[in-house]
Amino acid sequence: MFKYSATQWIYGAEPLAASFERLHRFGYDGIELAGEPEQLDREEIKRLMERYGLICSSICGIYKPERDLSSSDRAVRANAIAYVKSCVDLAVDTGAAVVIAVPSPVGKSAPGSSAHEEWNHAAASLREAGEYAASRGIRLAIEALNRFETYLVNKLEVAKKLVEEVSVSSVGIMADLFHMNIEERNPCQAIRNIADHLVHVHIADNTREAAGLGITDFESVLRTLLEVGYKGPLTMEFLPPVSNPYAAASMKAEDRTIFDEFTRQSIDHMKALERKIALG
Ligand SMILES: [Mn+2]
Repeated sequence: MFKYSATQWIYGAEPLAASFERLHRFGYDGIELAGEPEQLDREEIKRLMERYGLICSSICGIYKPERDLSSSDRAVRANAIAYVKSCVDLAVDTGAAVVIAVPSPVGKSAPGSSAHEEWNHAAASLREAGEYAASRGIRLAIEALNRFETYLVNKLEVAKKLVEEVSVSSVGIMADLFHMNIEERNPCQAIRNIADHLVHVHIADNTREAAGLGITDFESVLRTLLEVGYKGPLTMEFLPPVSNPYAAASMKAEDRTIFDEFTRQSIDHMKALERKIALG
């Protein structure tokens, strides 16, 4: 049986306690914290983990333009590397195993200088952050985002090239089934292709809504994850159908019932498929 968590930023600006309570209520094992180390109160997180019996599975790095690991501006790169290191420290403090790393920030649709130069900068930045992560016992998971969100790494195969170039054992790859639905011709084959480096998984259906509401074949995805021996958590990252992902933060209370519905729907769907596979 897989362990389940959900990434907390999808719930917007609600208090952390509300997210912990919801995940506990629907049978989750853990939570993925948003990578804002300076805004999070470590002691509060530890209290909530204990109260609701949840682990912290991972840290979801938030890659804004000033956290651009691929930037041609040395100061921006230095800031981005320091940021990833601070997420690694947050992971150590909360018991998380993985920090998500996105090589070029959300919203960067074309290189600032040349793609070749930015690729080399991203590799060097990830090497430095990866060596720090290794020294603290944490893995970095490179996330390929779809082409409408960023430009440098969109496919798992490209993430694999980057990982091979970085060549630090702490730096692996994650699979996000929503982005893959846009970028990969065959998601299961794409997972097999990077299996040796797979360290984390995000789950959402083809519309980015909860698993089971769309057409993604999660039974095949689960079979593939079992086949390649993936042992990490399955982390939900669903969103309501809105144009601005961060609009969820300002949703009215009566609209927020969708968070409960999606939180329940996605774990129930995946667990039902796990039972079906176990029964042969
Ligand atoms: Mn993701």
